[in-house]
Amino acid sequence: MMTGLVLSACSGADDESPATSTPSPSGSATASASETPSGTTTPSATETETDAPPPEFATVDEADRPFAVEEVGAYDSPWALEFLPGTEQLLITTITGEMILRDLDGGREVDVEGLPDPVVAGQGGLGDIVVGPDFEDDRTVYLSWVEAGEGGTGAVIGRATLEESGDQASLQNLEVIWEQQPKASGDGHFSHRLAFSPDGEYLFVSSGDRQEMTPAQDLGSGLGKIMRLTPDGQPAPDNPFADEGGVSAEIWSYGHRNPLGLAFAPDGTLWASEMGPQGGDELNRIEEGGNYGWPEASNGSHYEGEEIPDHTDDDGFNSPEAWWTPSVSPAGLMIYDGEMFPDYSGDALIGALSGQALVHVDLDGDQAVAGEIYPMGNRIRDVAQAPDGSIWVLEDAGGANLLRLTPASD
Ligand SMILES: [Ca+2]
Ligand SMILES: [Ca+2]
Repeated sequence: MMTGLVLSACSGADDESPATSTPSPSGSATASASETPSGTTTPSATETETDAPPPEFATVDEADRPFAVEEVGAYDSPWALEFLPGTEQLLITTITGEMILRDLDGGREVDVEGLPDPVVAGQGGLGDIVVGPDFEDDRTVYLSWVEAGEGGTGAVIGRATLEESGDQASLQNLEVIWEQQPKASGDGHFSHRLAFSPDGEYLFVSSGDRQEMTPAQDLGSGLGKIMRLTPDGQPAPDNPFADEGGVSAEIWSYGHRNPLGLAFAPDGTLWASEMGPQGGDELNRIEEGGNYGWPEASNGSHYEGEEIPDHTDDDGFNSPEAWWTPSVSPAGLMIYDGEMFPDYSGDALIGALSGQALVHVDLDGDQAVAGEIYPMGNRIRDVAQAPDGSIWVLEDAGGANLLRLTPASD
């Protein structure tokens, strides 16, 4: 049966192309103007669209937003931001391979030296940056990027020490501690988002399906998974498939497509935002050993219009806790625990690429209710909480702004 579903994934059409999210009546195939590589099956003309009616969301006008927006910086193709505990600084990565250390007030910006030389193509390049669990003592940071090797390209995680002296900053003792396996052709769906568990014991990484789809269901492949590693990049002890050894021992959950957001709630729950195909974007609550269905179940459809069975309660897959059709293209994800925005306490905020919005999801323990969509006028790549509880939003692509959100005055 699966062979019928293995249509070519349009390369990057979901998250790296300019905004195309004209909401369409559910079921119409609008995205297939792009390439159909030769040799692939022609999509069936007998499209059977059974997508469930999508949830409806409140789109909030600018005048009614609960936050004021201040532009505090501008960067070329930024990908991630990370506040540095115990300092008044943050790090910003760009997909083209730069890292900037800046003061919160923007008074000083330093290009960090000693970076790896990533493969920059399509969705690949320099990726995420997170601090290690003991950053204030050891200045250890973890970053992800794309490298080339046998079989194509793949993400890696590196660990390094952030050193700073005068007006210079650099990564020292950079070592690769993990590789996405196997490497694959193409330049999409690396995912490579990083998150430490609140206790600092485990490093989680999202490993996208590299647009090959079916490996997401293969526990012998490292693609389409979320991995749980030790801070040294080794498979964490007692992972659900540890007995299988090899890459299987890294796997925490599977059946993922392109999870570009990964964050822990204060209660220890791990959440991941995942880009669906044509529709069916997801926010998933990540459980040990969970199978999230891709590519056998999705509330969206293939770009070519062929339907994928929707998630159901009894299909054996973990269903998304919140989902979006048409696509908003969720990227960076944060769970808010500051005091500046009490209404967001414990809730998820997600940057939307094609949706050009900030998306709020009301979280209450295991429950998630997709809430407001705040149009921002630009693709949003990442979002993070500053030490003062303000929300910092990083736009995408060239000429991207870094935005600081504070409560709107009445
Ligand atoms: Ca799913
Ligand atoms: Ca579907």
